[in-house]
Amino acid sequence: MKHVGLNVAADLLFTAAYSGVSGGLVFVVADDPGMASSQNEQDTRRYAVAAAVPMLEPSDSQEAYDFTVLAFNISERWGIPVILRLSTRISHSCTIVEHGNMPIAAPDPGFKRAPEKMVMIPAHARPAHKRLRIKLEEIRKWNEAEGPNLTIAGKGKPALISSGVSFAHCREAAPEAPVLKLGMTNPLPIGIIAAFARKHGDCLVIEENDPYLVTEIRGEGVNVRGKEKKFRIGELNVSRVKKIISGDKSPDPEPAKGMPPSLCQGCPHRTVFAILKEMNCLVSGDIGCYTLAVLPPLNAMDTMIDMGAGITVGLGMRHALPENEARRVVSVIGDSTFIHSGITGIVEMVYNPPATGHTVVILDNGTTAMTGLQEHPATGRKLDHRKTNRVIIEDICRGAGVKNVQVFNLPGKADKFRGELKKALDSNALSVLIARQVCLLAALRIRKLEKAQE
Ligand SMILES: Cc1ncc(C[n+]2csc(CCOP(=O)(O)OP(=O)(O)O)c2C)c(N)n1
Repeated sequence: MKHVGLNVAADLLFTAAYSGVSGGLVFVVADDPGMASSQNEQDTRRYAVAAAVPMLEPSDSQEAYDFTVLAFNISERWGIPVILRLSTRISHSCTIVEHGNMPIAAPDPGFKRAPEKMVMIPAHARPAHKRLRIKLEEIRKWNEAEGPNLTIAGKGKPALISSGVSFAHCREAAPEAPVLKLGMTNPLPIGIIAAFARKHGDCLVIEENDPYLVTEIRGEGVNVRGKEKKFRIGELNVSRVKKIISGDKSPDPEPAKGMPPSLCQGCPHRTVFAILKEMNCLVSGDIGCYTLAVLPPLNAMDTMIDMGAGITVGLGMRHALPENEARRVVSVIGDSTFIHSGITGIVEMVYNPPATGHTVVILDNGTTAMTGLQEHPATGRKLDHRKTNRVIIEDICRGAGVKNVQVFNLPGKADKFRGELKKALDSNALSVLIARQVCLLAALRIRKLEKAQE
């Protein structure tokens, strides 16, 4: 998952750390410093500390492979979830990887009852927390003695401490500098770090995103320097790392302006947003290709915060705004996002209906377009495109208690959609209008797949 995915999985992460795992459990999480395609720049390394789980940070493709194996070994040995923390460049880079021959022992099949470990009531969780802290201390000792950390001799000052992709930038920016490369960044091998700092005196921590390493290392009483505050924002690269090392305070060059992203020509979302704009709606949007409707020429989205919030923020606006504005609020959410985290919003809408009612538009393009046309439960196909049961979105809404649920096949039924939207906004009813038209790119691919299966 990416960093924001871990927010959704965080509940599991924290409590699985207590309950422990009997097989291997590795969370592969890719951060997106610079926000190439994300809504925030959060740093997953804070999660590892907060949840008290080990974390490995590979610096290249080979290490991504090797550390995955290591992460599973650590997870199985100590019965603890492990985070493998990647970032944009590690995830997007491609190099030849040599893989080992890993004999995979067949796990013991069957369920072993151990409610004191698997049922996290407070009476079980209290000793579980103690067990977790003991495990973590053992892992810290292991990391000091045999962890995947590397000291590279060199000359000159400052000496560098780094991890992940920043290590690769360090090597290119200052090939002569002594470097301590940390492979496991929670729990930290503080003994190794302290010895390195003692030896070199002036040590500079080079890291992307938050000042995580520098804060943790200083917290252990080791005196190291960190980057200037401005480098907390955006991705690092070789020239930015050179600037950090030399203390160069000159502004970064403006990135070349690319063409702004926009919805594809012929995208079914366009029709809906043109109508919402024409009707001067206040649009509580969600995450997907359709978020691009916020940009010109559509300029037809007013809020977007996280997956599922299209419905719930829209409900909040309906409750809080004066009636003339509340009536114009429409929640918009994609089909995949609806399945992922929109259903609870529908339940909330039925349970706590705003006085002016509410209207939710579900943009059903039959795919998860934005992240690469993945299938989802409402497409009726599994991720490998094999046929399976289809979850019917309209049945979910009706089942939750929404009376006015209508499906429109766009763009043919655009006028009908416009008329029904107007009626819904004028009434105090709860309405779900499903705008259905398959994404053209998905349709093309499905046709190809079906042809290949003939
Ligand atoms: C918590 C979280 N998980 C995953 C993502 C990545 N993500 C971005 S858009 C999207 C789904 C979009 O699908 P859909 O709602 O069907 O809209 P479409 O792109 O097809 O228009 C996902 C999973 C995210 N932004 N946040």
